[in-house]
This record gives sequence, structure tokens and C-alpha cells, in this order.
Amino acid sequence: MNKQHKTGFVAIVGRPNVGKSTLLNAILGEKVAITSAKPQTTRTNIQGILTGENYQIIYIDTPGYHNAKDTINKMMVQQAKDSLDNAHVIYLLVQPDEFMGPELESLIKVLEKTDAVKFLVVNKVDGFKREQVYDAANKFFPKLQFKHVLPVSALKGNNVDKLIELTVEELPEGDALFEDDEITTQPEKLLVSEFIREQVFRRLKDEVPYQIIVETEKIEDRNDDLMYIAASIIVSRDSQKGIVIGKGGRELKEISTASRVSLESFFGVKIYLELYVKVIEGWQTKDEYLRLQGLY
Ligand code: GDP
Ligand code: K
Ligand code: MG
Repeated sequence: MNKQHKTGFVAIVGRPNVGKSTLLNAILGEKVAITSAKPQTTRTNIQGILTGENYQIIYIDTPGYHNAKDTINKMMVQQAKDSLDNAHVIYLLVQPDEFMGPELESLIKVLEKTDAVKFLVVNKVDGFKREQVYDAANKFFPKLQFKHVLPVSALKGNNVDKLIELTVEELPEGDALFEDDEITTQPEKLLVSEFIREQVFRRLKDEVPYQIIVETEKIEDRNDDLMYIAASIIVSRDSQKGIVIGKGGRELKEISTASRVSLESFFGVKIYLELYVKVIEGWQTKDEYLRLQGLY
């Protein structure tokens, strides 16, 4: 074993919408986790791998910690808890205007029981005054033994390098677990589904995004620079199908175009995307669909 090399796991946890997935993407310099202005965009733990000269960090981006009521949301919160088991370092991500509610209290109680080194990461500093950032740090700091308190902007990339540097210091010695060109462990089909689901989350209002799941049926390399993808947006009711398709098919067309653009930028090839909408009543309670989402 190369004595100088360090390898370890880092879990990114916090309340919904504080910017966990945006931070992971900023750290990797590549989008592997979908993001949106809506809470509960992330449904499963997503692994992102950062390989440096003499280190490898396996990051786990988690669904937001919230008071879950239904099966899928309970599974999402369980994913966040599972991520803590193997973590060497845990980032508790907060934003300056966050208050110390019961959900955060309970997350902190869970964190107290882990042996991992904890960092308090105050995100979105670009949108707040300096005093608000200090206030946030003071509010959360006494609650848990944090090794570092670091203000960052995941969106602008401020202090992200510093965060990585401080993290590497805490990792144990060990060989790399992944090839250096691997940036995520998500299966390709799930990744494609997620990129499409992101556009549904970004474009559609209210409840509909929470009632959909995406199934990628086919991915084929047609030649060196053309990839064919067939996928379906699955809704649970007919009325939702109409909303996803939109007047004269406009909404579906926009979702499809935006998905294609982000998939092309990820894969670096032209994409031919065939996107359908299907109704499957009660997919939320069916194992095969929860598995499709990477739950279980
Ligand atoms: P998650 O639910 O914690 O994974 O949060 P997301 O990464 O999906 O981000 C939620 C929202 O916060 C999105 O609209 C992001 O663009 C926004 N956001 C994330 N990081 C920052 C940041 O550093 N500054 C600002 N202004 N917005 C951010
Ligand atoms: K979000
Ligand atoms: Mg997220």
C-alpha cells in the first residue's frame, strides 16, 4: 500500500434545499446529482468520487432530513441515516437563515452518536450578509463538536477548495477504491432518469414532480458520437399525464429538449432522446418502481 495515499467517505447531510447536491457537483466540478429549488429533489444517496494526486474521497449526497410521512419519504430519510455509518467525515450543511427546528435537533442527535469528524458548512454565503453567516455559525456551533466551521458558496464555488483540503487531512491512509476516471457509482440508466427528472422538478409546479418517476428503457451507442435513449416519465394519474404533456405537447417538448441538452453535456456526445409519458397507478407503493429509483 502506498503510505501517503488517503481514502475515505464523506456524508453530506442537512435539511432539504440547503444546497447539498449543488455542493457535491461543485466539489466534483461535474454534475452527478440533480438540483432544483424544490425540497426533496434528491431521493437516494448519491455517490460522487473525487480523486486527487494522493487521495480519493467518496462523497455521499443524501436526501434532505425532514419529517417524513409516506413510504417513499421515510425511505429517503433512512438513506440519509445509512450514509452516516461508514463516514469518516460528515458535513452538516446549513444556510444562514435556517432556524434550529425539531428536525435539525433530531439530526444533530443522530450525528452525536457517530464517531466521524464533523464539519459545520454554512452554505449560500453569496446571498447573505456577513453578520448573518456569523450568526448561523454561532447558532449551530455549540450544538455539536465541530472540527471546522466553514462558510461556502456551492453555487459560486467559494471556499470549496479549502473544504476539500481540510477534508483530506481527516481521511485515513488507504488505497483508492475506484478508478481515477470514475466520478459516480450511479448506474447509467438511473443517471439518465435523474437528469430527466431534474427537468420535471425544475419546470412543473406544485405536487406533480413528487408524483413522477422516470424509467430509462434503452441506451444505445449508435456510433462514436450519437447515443439513442428511450425513457418514460411515469405518473400515477391520468390528470397528471395531461400536465406533463402540456397544451399541444409543449411541456413535454421543453422537458425533452432541456433533458437532451444536459445529457449531451454530461456524455459529451449527441443524444437522440425519445421521451414518453405513462400512467402507473400507485407506483409509489410498488417495489419495482422504488427499486428503479435506487431505493432498496
Ligand atoms: P439540496 O436539496 O440540499 O440538495 O439542495 P439543492 O442542491 O437542490 O439546491 C437547492 C436550491 O438552492 C437550488 O435552487 C440551488 O441553486 C440553491 N443553492 C445551492 N447552493 C447555493 C449557494 O451557494 N448560493 C445560492 N444563492 N443558492 C444556492
Ligand atoms: K432541492
Ligand atoms: Mg439534493
